[in-house]
Formats: sequence, C-alpha cells, structure tokens
Amino acid sequence: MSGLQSLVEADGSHWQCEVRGRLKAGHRETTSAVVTGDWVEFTPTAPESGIIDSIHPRLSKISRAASGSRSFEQLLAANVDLFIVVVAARRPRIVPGFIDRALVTALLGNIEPVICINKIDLDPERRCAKLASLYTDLGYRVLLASAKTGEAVAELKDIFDGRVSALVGQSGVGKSSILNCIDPGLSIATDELMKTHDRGRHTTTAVQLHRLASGGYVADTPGIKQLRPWGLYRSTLVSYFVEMAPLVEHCRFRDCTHGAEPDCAIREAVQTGKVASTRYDGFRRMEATLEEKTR
Ligand SMILES: Nc1nc2c(ncn2[C@@H]2O[C@H](COP(=O)(O)OP(=O)(O)OP(=O)(O)O)[C@@H](O)[C@H]2O)c(=O)[nH]1
Ligand SMILES: [Mg+2]
Ligand SMILES: [Zn+2]
Repeated sequence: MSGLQSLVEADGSHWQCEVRGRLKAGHRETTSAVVTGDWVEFTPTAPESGIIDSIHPRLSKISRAASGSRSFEQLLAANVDLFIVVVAARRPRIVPGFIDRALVTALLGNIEPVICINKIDLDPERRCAKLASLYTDLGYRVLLASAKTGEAVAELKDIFDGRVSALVGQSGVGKSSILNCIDPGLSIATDELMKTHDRGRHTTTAVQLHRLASGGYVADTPGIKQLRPWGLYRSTLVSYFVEMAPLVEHCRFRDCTHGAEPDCAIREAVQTGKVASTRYDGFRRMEATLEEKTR
C-alpha cells in the first residue's frame, strides 16, 4: 500500500489497484480509505491492475492519533493478529513509555501484543533483563532477539507462522532487519542512519505486508517516535494496564484519577512494590495527554 495506490494480493498474484472514488469520501488526504491488511473486493481492469470496490469490516486495527496540530485517526494496519512491539537493547535507546503506549495501542485495537527486544548482541551483560522480566511478570511474551546473530529468530518464525503480524517500533530498532533475517529472500532495505528527530530519516517509508517463506504475513512499518493511541479517554486508560485495572474498585473514590486522592489503591500498590513505578509513571504521563469522554 502506498499513496493512493494499493497492492492487492489475490490467488498468489498482485494487482496494483486504485480505490473507487466513493470509498475515499470522508477520508483526509493524508490517510487512505484502504490500509495494509484490509480484505477488499476489486474489479480487474488490466492484467495487473484493478479498482477496489469495497472493504470488508475490520476485525482489528492499529490506530493512532496522527501527529500534527489537528488530530485525526491514522490507521497503520488492519486485521492483524499480533502486534510485535520492537525496541532495541541499545542504539537507539528505548524511549520511556514507548512499550506501555504500544501495549495499550495493541489491546485497544484488539490485537495480541508481543514484545521483542532486538540487538541483544549489543547487550552482552543482559542489562535489559530487568525490563524483560517486568513485562513477562505481567503476562506478556518477551523475546530477546538479534537480527545480527539470529538469536530468537526461530521463535519469531514460529510466532509468525499462519498469522498476520505487524512490527511496530522506533526507526532503527531493526524491524526490517528482523524480517530479512527470517526470510533473506525479502531483501528489505535497511540502514545505518537513524536520526532522533521526528522528521529524521526512515528507511522504511510505507507499511507493507510481506508473505514469509516460512509461513504467515508480516507488516513492516516505518519507524515511529511515539505512539499516541486513538480513541482512548482518561477514564478508560486504566483498563489497558493489566496489573492496575483490578485495583480500581478498591480506590476510595469511584472517580479516582489515581493521582493525589487519598486511599488510592493503585498508588498504594506502587508504594508496596506490587505495581512497578515505571508503569505507574507511564500511566500518569499518558493520562495527562488524554481528554475525558464528553458523551
Ligand atoms: N548489532 C545489531 N544491529 C542491528 C540488529 N538489527 C538491526 N541492526 C542494525 O540497525 C540498523 C537499522 O536497522 P533497520 O532494520 O533498518 O531498522 P528499522 O527498524 O527497519 O528502521 P526504519 O525502517 O527506519 O523504521 C541497521 O544498520 C541494522 O544493520 C541487531 O540485532 N544487532
Ligand atoms: Mg525498516
Ligand atoms: Zn485510585
């Protein structure tokens, strides 16, 4: 999928398709009516091209608030079974809160998350083990991988087999490299260069779905600096923090914001170490950027 053209796969062949005009209605220029992973009905107009007539209802989606002053929903992919949150053990360093935002985005979009800490070869002392166990203790699957040495690549192959997965993470963490390591036939461009700015260079520039020789489809996505999940409100955020959600009913106030209120069960759990303070801080930072539901 790129720009106004979408690549449709049908019966093993590819068709470069345009989207029928009426489907575009209501979509802003910067987003597309059709996204990677969509199931569509199309009419061939030439041997390798066609026109998309309709889009099937989406079972899951990766949705974020587009960056910029006027916020609107930007879909990265649809009908994805697994959301692979990719970070690097080193270079680039893990953006605080990124994993938590990605987990919320996955759960909100009805997608199972998996955390992949890549470039583990750059962390021989396994400094990231603590971070990994924080999330395994919460019940998430965490893989320590290396596209360079091939570590955990067999596991990733297994995870991808028979499913549709999407790799999401900052630029330069090695998303495309992981796919090349799994399936060298893909030969996706990867790059040394990575800038820390929003408009920095990104090697992958469009979301693309790849069919793996070992089985399954994986969407490689362009690097994102920070994920702002779409369709999330202040009062619903806590339900996406698995260890905090069950505590809410023990807060003294029904509308507790888990900030400065007395007898907040979540803050108490942070004090006793039952809830990691990094997770609580991440929750508070995210909450501060959200609005209350108006209706
Ligand atoms: N040491 C080490 N380097 C890696 C590993 N995986 C990727 N790299 C390097 O990291 C750089 C970035 O890799 P890419 O695969 O292009 O990263 P990306 O996440 O696809 O980046 P964008 O497409 O910009 O989002 C390249 O120079 C890779 O060779 C790894 O496991 N270990
Ligand atoms: Mg890439
Ligand atoms: Zn509370």
